[in-house]
Amino acid sequence: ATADIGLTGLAVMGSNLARNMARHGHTVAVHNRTTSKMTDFLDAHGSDGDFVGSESLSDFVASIKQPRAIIIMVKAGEATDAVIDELTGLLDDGDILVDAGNAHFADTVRRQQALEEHGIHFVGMGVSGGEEGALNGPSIMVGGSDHAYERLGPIVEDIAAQVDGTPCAAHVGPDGAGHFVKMVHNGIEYADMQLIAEAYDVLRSVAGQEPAELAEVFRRWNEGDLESFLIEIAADVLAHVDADTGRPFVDVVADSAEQKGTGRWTVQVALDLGVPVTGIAEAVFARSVSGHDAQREAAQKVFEEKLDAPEVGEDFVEDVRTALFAAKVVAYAQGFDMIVEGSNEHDWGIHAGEMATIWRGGCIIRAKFLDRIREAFDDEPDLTTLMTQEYFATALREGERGLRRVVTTATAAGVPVPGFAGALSYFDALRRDRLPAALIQGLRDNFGAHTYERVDRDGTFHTQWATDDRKEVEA
Ligand code: 2AM
Repeated sequence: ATADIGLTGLAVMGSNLARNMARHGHTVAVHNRTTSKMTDFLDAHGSDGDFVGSESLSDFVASIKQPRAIIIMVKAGEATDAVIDELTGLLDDGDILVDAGNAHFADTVRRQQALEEHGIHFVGMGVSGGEEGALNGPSIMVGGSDHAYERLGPIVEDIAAQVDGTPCAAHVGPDGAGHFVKMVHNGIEYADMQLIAEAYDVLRSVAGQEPAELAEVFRRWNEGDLESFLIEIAADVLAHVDADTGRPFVDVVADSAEQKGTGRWTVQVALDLGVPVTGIAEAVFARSVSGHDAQREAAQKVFEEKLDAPEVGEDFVEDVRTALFAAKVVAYAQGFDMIVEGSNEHDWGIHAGEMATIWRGGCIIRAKFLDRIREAFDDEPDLTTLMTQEYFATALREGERGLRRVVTTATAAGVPVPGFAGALSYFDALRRDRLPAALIQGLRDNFGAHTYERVDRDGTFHTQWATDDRKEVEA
């Protein structure tokens, strides 16, 4: 056995990960169910480094040094289970199986438990950065045992993106922790993209700026606090002109956003955990609304599009910028709340600041801003919410006026801004001394005797709503 690590599933992501490892000097055993894909891979990329190709799974397993580390990169779901089943019988105690696909963390927990009985260490590994990242340096979130990370860590940290000499890869925690954090990462990505899209819409529909001008606005924004991969590519997309029609590319793309499901998972899990990730939820629902064709068509037949755009001056652009940054702070604060809650719920011991560290490069939400999040958790590991930490509190104070103006202006003009409005409502809700949840508690006690607590006394109370004198009694 000569290979340092094995990889089965040589579609684009798998091929690129294998090439990345080989380019870093690791000998990689490669396998694919359809053998021709493996031989094609070696023909095309064999010169990238040292590969050992095998046609059968047993030869593949035999070619890897023990304890073996094998990355599975096949379609999430049944294919993953099928490959795990086939491999299980061929492995020895202490071997490590890595699922690098986009699995739901609950599946990862289930697989980990099942494989533990066979003495196999199962690792759920979140890989972010798409095909390009897989080849040139992704952000890697590794779940699983310490034993597994000891074996995998050096290779994974080698192939990950590096920022200021620090790899964008880490051992996140046991079993499902890696896939959980990858899921929340994707949820945050949804929220970030929704806010960027709303900023574009408001500037175009209210301030009347054309896509080419907006590309310049985003380019400028990318030189300040907002500096990030998503803002950079937003500028690229807005500047792009469709070759066939000569029209702005954004005007020829069908306006119905698709989703593969990780955003939806994030919201589903957040509901179970009871964490208000309103930014992610609004983003998932906004995509869903955009694809609600029948309802959109029906509404457009009955109601005219309301566009009484109020006059705005040059300063509006700056208001949108500060609003975007403030709303982004809220969305990220919520996402980090979810990571902390998930970690508490599952006893994962996730270090929130470390997640910001490994998202600084390689992944889709990479941004200068993540350095600040890392610093915030370094200063205060048990930070209750990012929103109150000095740097972010300043961003919120400076962005508050812009955020209110963007929400009121857009609302008056009939431009939907669920992301901005949701962020502002969350911010306002946290700051209020009294919330109308008090009335909700009253209603619940009235119709269902659900009881309530009081502001002035300990205990649980119920009001005798049905009686004439309606006394408060201890429940
Ligand atoms: P294939 O080339 O033989 O189809 C993406 O689809 C990758 O997952 C491909 O490498 C594909 O192999 C692999 N794959 C999908 N389903 C699989 C299964 N049930 N068993 C093994 N590999 C599978």
